[in-house]
Amino acid sequence: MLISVGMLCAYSPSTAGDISYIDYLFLGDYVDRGAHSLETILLLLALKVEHPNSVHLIRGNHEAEDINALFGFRSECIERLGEAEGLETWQMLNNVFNWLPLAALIEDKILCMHGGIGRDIHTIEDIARLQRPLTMEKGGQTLMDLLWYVLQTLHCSCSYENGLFIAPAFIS
Ligand SMILES: [Mn+2]
Repeated sequence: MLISVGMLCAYSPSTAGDISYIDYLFLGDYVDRGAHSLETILLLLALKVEHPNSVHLIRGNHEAEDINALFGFRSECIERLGEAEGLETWQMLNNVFNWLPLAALIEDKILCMHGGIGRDIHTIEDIARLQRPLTMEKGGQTLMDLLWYVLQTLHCSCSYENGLFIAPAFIS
């Protein structure tokens, strides 16, 4: 699964899908999910530039250089762009990934992240205090949980705790 998309606003049929009226939240893993990672991440970044208040990208566990070096993105960059430019592009995009937000809170009610809240995260502030740019090494257990944690007993894709819906992307 490449992306998860949430449409956050009510809309009429005439505006269905229109980015001018609807916010889009993408929940990570923009690379390593097929042969067109470069097109995917560059399109999403272009959309973010064009519609900064309507397009929201949070980080997945494949937005980390040690992971996407193993699962295809690094190889794709080299195959498509050549050794030097491919590696430079791969490194630049991984530098961008270190700046991506780690979670999204919708109207103070729905908390979204790629992985889960794990055992270390108890408040929104526990997430907010992580300073970006952030590598996996610096992020510690909190970052690991946000990007990797998978609830073992959940039967649906959302849970409800302490007044918040928790909505992990639930994709690995
Ligand atoms: Mn994933």
